[in-house]
Amino acid sequence: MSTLISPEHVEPVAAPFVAPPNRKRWLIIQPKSNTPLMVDSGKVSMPLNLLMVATMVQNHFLADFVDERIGDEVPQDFSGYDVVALTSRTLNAKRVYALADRARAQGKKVILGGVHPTMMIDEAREHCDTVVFGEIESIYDELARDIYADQIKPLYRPSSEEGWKPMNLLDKPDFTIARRSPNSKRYSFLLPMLATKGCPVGCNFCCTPRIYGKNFRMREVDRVLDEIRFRQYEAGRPNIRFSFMDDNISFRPAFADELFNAMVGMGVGWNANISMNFLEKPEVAALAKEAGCEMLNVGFESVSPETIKHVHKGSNRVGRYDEIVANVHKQGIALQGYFIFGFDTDTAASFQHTYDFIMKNRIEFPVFTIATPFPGTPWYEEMRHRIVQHDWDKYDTFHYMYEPAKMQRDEFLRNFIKVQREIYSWPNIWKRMAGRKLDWVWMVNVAMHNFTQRLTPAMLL
Ligand code: B12
Ligand code: SF4
Repeated sequence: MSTLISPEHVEPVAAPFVAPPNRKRWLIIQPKSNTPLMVDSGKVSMPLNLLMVATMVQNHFLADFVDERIGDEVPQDFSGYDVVALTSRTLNAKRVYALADRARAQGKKVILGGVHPTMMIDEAREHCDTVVFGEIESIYDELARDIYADQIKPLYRPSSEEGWKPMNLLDKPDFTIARRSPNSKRYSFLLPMLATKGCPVGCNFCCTPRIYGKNFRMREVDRVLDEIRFRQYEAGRPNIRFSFMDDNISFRPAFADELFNAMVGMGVGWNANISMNFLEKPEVAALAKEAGCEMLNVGFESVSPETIKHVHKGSNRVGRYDEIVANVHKQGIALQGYFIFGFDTDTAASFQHTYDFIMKNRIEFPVFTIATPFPGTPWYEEMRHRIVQHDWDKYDTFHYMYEPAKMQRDEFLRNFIKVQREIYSWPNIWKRMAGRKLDWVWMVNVAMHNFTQRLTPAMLL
């Protein structure tokens, strides 16, 4: 049983810039998307990225926070604000730009941040006064000063890869900002948590290495523990649950080892993205379990060694998949397994092979996506001439992007739907989940059943 601590014991990070008494006001917006993906319906996770932005901004500005995904309304009239700041991924970029254009038309300073503006600086610049590349923490002081001096620059970006601030200087995000909304009951019970940033593995379809390069940063383990204790204090009980938002918590195995060891006995439940190769050692899952792990999120991507080679995912060795799953399941930890279809090496048989693998290994929460070249990645450039989908709303990994070399469109879509319907049919849910106590992973399967049985090819075009 862990000890609950009071907020006074969590050190705030000193803010070197002192704001004038007459504070400017920000409106910080998490825009919705049009995706049919489950992740944007029902409960959604608190937007850690924007909460980090709001937490910093609160040091020097007045700030209001709106999350459209939970039903908060974005005001039509921005006259109460000096700055309107929005976050964007590719799948909501169109909505972001529409809101940004409206704010600019009303004479507001508009700031865009997040993955899409970072990867598409020139496009984003057409809709705002400034783009923040990567993360706010590394450029915040300069941005805050410039806003008060009315000298905002078109782009804020650390001058080199070494310019990213150490994660230990980061404040812990203030969740009360999100909880103030009357719609906050739509936030998932899984709290977002961050221990590391970056992942230099270098998969050619992924944005992370393009943003943070070879950089991989870790918080001090004590800081992570402090934040966990603080969340326990806020909740008034030790058994809180959270999701690590890290790209890859195990990129430095020694750090993950130290963190998991330190978490043993805290009484928390958690899930995290983790590299397959780290799980080749059975003791990793055993330690994760002791530390409270309920689910590990693993990018299997494909069960074909040829495809794994094609996407440069050096951390995956298909020949060891079965053994890795066994290591995790032996500890009673569930697996959220990501599977991507549509690479040129895929054939109609790839769906059957994936189905067989999932059923044989009883993967609890398989997620199926369509290979999506995200703008700004080298893979997007490589595929540009073949891409048939140019509407950013459809860049949610659930829309048909290009014709794979060995399959025609209709055959591909038919199989993509069929494999999901079969995996999430009632008898197969039962086969994959039998013996597991009734918990939220069961609930996810029920939701996935309802979602997958409704799928039609037209929804994916
Ligand atoms: C955790 C995670 C998730 C969580 C989301 C939790 C949440 N509520 O945000 C879950 C699992 C639900 C998820 C789902 C999906 N995800 Co995801 N996810 C991530 C991951 C690994 C980390 C994101 C994160 O929270 N990091 C921690 C925060 C604190 O860091 P940060 O995001 O860098 O935030 C900083 C900056 O972006 C900046 N910033 C952000 N916004 C703003 C705004 C302003 C004004 C300013 C100044 C600064 C600023 O400051 C922030 C604070 O440091 C990223 C990879 C990555 N590194 O971005 C992929 C990533 C964002 N996901 C991606 C994708 C594709 C998806 C899905 C479509 C996948 C799927 N099929 O399920 C869905 C879509 C969900 C949705 N509706 O957006 C892609 C997006 C690509 C793109 N170009 O849009 C990424 C980049 C991974 C990749 N493959 O490259 N994801
Ligand atoms: S291992 Fe995951 S986070 Fe790292 S580069 Fe590959 S897809 Fe991105």
